[in-house]
Amino acid sequence: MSPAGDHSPVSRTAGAIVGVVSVVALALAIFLSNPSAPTTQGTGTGTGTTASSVTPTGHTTRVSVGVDGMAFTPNHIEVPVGDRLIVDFTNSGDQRHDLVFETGVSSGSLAAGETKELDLGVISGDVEGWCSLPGHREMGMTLHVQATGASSSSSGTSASGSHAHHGHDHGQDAAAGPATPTALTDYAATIDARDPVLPPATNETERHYTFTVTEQTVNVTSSLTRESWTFNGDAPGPILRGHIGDTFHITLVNNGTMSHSLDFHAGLVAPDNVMRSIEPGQTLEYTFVAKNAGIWLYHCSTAPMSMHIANGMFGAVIIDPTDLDKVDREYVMVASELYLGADGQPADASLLSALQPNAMAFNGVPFQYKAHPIQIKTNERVRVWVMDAGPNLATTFHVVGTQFDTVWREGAYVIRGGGSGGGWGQVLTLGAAEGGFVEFTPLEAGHYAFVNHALSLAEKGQLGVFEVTD
Ligand SMILES: [Cu+2]
Repeated sequence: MSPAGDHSPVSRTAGAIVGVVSVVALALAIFLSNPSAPTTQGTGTGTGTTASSVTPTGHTTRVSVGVDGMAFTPNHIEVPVGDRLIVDFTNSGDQRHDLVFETGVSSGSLAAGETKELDLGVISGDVEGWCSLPGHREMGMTLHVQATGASSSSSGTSASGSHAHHGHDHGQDAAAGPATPTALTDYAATIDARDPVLPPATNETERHYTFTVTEQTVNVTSSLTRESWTFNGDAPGPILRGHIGDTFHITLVNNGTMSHSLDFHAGLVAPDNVMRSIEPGQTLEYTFVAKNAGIWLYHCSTAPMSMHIANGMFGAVIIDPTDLDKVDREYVMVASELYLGADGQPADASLLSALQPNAMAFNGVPFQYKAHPIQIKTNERVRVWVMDAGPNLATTFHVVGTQFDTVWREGAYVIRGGGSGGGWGQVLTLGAAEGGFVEFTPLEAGHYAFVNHALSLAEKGQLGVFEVTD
């Protein structure tokens, strides 16, 4: 601007360029003099905890680590400071696992029986390891590497400062976060409700089904997703229905990334073979004869079962009692809990362990029958089968504005056509994995909410509406 200062800005710019070049040259010189200086840590090279203050001993400690149930064996390793540590990790468990260290060194997911050598580099301080499959760390799959003979100063430069980082940071506040009742209901209104109608059992006595396991991301609200693990793409999985004496042949296909399995409560079989976990890509034949009536839970039985069920791996098999009364409408409601974590993640293991769901569902989706009421006519007789898939909490199933003249719970009529002395019922109470049905007849047109009468759970999504018209 000022003619008098014409060349001054130019010389200032030139000076700045010289300055930048000098800094780059200096940084380059430092890099060239010490190319191994850690510019990033924990990228899988095993050098993340190699503090410059530790003098390598030139000695290597080699340790074999296996798996027993949901624990590493050993789960504690002592290594002299300055030693290089190599872990020979064998997955000797009965399902897929991995072993990851806070430095970033990781085995990757290993099938049962597979082995991987992990080079942790020169040890300068304590290092934490764990299995990163959902819920496994919380079940106890941790491995502590203790650096022995460390001076008090060297521990300060190790990665041990992140000990307290234990996965409590992903869970949403049960009373806040994006999964509010309004957000859940608004989202449910944008999708089709799962058909709650239960068709009558067909007449074949040999029943064949394929259950294909997949893992995918599904929306919970318009802005929140979760990882869902399913049988045939939906949670609950298929609702099967048959008669006493029918034979069920299920082919389980694991198209997921981790081990999965099946446990049919409807069958009387030794668990050992049919309930075993199978690898991705494998199949399993599960056959049982339905000897007894009930609404029976099925679920994935791979540990931690709470995690596999919470992510969607559950359903029901209904074997009709031989003395069912005739009704006009028949529905099924499978109650379940959601432990929503960070966007796109499976169930939050801390909330799950604490039995603190932040959303609840009938037939998999919170508030879906509030957003899409179920249509009934006055004076129609209605039967609602209810299965509490859990994985943890009880359901007290109630229909506002009605009373139940018939309640069938876990194999027997509690009340049938009214109880003795004129007694009727108001709830069907079910613990985790219990099932039954209620029958009622709405006499007047109106909107009859059905809820888990543990009302804090209804307010998280176990609430729907029967819309009754004349
Ligand atoms: Cu599973």
